[in-house]
Amino acid sequence: MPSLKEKLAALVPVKREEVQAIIEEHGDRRLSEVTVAQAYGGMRGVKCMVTETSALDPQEGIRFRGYSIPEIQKLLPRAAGDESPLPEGLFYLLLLGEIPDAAEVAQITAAWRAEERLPPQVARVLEAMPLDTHPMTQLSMGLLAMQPESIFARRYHEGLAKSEYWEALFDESMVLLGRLPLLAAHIYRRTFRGGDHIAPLPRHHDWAENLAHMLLGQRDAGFQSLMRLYLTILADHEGGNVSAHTTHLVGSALSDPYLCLSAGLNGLAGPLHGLANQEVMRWIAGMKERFGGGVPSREALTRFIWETLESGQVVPGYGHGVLRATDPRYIAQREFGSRHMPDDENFRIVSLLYEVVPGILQQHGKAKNPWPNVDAHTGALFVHYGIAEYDFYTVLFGVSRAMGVLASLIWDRALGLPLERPKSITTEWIKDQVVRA
Ligand code: CMX
Repeated sequence: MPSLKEKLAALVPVKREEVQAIIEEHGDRRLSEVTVAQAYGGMRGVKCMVTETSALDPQEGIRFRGYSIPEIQKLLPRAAGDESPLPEGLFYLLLLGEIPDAAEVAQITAAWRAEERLPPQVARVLEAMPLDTHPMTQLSMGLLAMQPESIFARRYHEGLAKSEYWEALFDESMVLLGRLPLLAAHIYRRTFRGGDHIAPLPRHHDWAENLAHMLLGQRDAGFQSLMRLYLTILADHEGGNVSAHTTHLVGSALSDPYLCLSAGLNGLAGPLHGLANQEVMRWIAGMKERFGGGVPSREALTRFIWETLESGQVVPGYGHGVLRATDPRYIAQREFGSRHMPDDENFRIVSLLYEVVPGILQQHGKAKNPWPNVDAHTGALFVHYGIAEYDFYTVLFGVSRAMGVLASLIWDRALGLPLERPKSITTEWIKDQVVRA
């Protein structure tokens, strides 16, 4: 059976030719206009970049290479006895645009697990940091500590030809994805479990199962299944979100994958993006404390939500820059919760929030999307299985997101996309050219 890299090598010239022909024949056609409000407003809706791996529809949510979340849940290979897809299969799909079979997925598991080693300086760099350093800061620093070993940086300095950049990026991404669960687990055990690290499982166990094991040391089938699902569905959300866009932008300067991913994850660590998953749980914990524990009444919950809004804060886990309906990643997590923990207290609170928050946000009248996003459900599921340290959740989001942004980075270089350099303007320019024109 040809390897993933061999299959990619066959596809790259075909796609390069296709893109070149599109640019030559249709290069001057318009994709988008940009209004003054969009220039000031975070470029919402401006179509000005190409990301091949996934596309986001405001109503339907994400499609990975054309496949919705329910479709990948059905079609991607699974571990024996589990209902969740294997994240390795999603990486294959993102790279090649095809659903893999079990053998093709096993090849990726074997390749990643063979790379399971942290260079010794990583632990030393992390040890130098106070224990209360946020886990996302540690993740970013851990990645940067590996950068001296970058395959891409070394080969670039040896004179790598432009047509071969993608190959070095592919090799590096496979190493990096093999190392990432080890780094995440190292950060978790160092920060929250007294440095009592857990050795990886033998190499025939899959990537997510091994991470689940290195985090908690137990072999809980429910937690393994959650980890497989979570790592699969958060991997990619088209190209304009902060973590994907940052990784792509930094990569356009030919920075190596460690530098790019670290930069992208620094964006994921913001409370309006991936950090919202920890904020949701902290907010729910504050609510429970306020009302003496348990599931608050609908009236108490309503009061608490209004207090949050009236004090000028956002309701974490709700709203989105693109989506205008409930996030299918939320729905997938909710369905998981309904099957595995219907009576769990936090699950019941998250369910009640789903009934109450959208109406309040609509009444409040500001948020364009009153529906829950991906981060609204995560904490309740993780707490159930014993990951009760909220600050760690975004690290797990980051492990998943790495698959999507690295797959995109490989395609950026395969297609020879250039240095990204949009034009900025000043308010003075707008006054001259628009207001007084
Ligand atoms: N609670 C309260 N107000 C909200 C809100 C929420 N959940 N979502 C949006 N708003 C407010 C905005 O703050 C903005 O207010 P101002 O006009 O005062 O600035 C107004 O509604 C319009 O915002 P929008 O166009 O609907 O939303 P944006 O595209 O600007 O922002 C997002 C999107 C996600 C940052 C925003 O909805 C938000 O802050 N949500 C809470 C944080 C969160 O859950 N983030 C995670 C998103 C998913 C992810 O990336 O991981």
